[in-house]
Amino acid sequence: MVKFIKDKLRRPYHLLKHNLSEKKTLDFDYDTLPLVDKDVSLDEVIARIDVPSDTPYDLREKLEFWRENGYVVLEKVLPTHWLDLFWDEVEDTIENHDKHNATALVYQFNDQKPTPLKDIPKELLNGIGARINDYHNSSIGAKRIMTHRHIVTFLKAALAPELTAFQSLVFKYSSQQSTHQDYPWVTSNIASHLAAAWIPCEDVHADSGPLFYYPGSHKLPKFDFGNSGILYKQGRSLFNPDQFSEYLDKICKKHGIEKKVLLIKKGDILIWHGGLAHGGSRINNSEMTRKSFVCHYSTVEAQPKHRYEHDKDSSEANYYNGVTIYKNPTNLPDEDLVTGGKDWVE
Ligand SMILES: O=C(O)CCC(=O)C(=O)O
Ligand SMILES: [Fe+2]
Repeated sequence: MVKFIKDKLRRPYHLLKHNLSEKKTLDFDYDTLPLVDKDVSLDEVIARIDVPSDTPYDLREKLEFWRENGYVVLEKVLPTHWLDLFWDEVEDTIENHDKHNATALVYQFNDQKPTPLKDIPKELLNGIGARINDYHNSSIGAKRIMTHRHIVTFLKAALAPELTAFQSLVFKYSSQQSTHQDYPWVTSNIASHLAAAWIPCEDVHADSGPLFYYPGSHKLPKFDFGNSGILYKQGRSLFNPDQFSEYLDKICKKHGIEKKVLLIKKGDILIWHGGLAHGGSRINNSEMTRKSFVCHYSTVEAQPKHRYEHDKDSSEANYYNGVTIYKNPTNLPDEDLVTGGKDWVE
């Protein structure tokens, strides 16, 4: 009985304490910020990077834009036939899902509990609301795409030379996810060491539910989840993801930031800062796919092992273009199961 009362009172008590406490502006810790987010010259940032001679964009220009806006679009950086081959693999994996232990989340089927592909009906994996987790662990081609040199050059400058590609999602349709920033969920030991690449596997159509984002929102004051600071902790945070979303829409409006919609083509990519507010638009035409591969990156300093590695200090890893990709310790048999990518040529 006493425990019941305590449990019932815990939340109102913490909420009251939170509301009475002096409000501070929360932010990432300055000392551990990626160099580009500090008050240093871009010369210093670029000096740490080897820029391949065939880089199809001006790195300095992109970094200037990144600092101001919290995202960049890199045009025509990926071989489009790789993206076709990659999507063929995804389709084949769904068709033969009974052979795959990689997991997926499907809205209103398993929701927040990642479930092996082999335990999810094929029709659901092919439908709206499905996302395949960490497909890069299963596919060599996915690893090659996520570490393509034109992506890596930019990310080395935006995060640090020692990178890890550590989480990915495959979507056939828009996620229709409300506004959010990624750092409260996609966590590492250093919250600011986070960036993501949004890689379309087809040209994006306006009615398919394009990605949307708020330019410059990475510089706005951070949401206070209450009890858990800027990170979201289930069962501990006083505020929930819906309140976070409302806060972001409101503060972006207050600062006069207009929502932008991403209509890019296969071969182009968007890279966003871990602090950029973004989401997936509503699907206007449910026949329309929006095939995409979303990859999250951090630094080896912040993410020294696989996020599911609990008992050891390190994880086995693969290295692609100098980027560390940890093997998933909970699913080693599926690592590199889909091998086609090893023969891809540009
Ligand atoms: O592609 C989308 O609709 C949103 C994806 C996203 O926000 C994420 O993976 O962090
Ligand atoms: Fe996101």
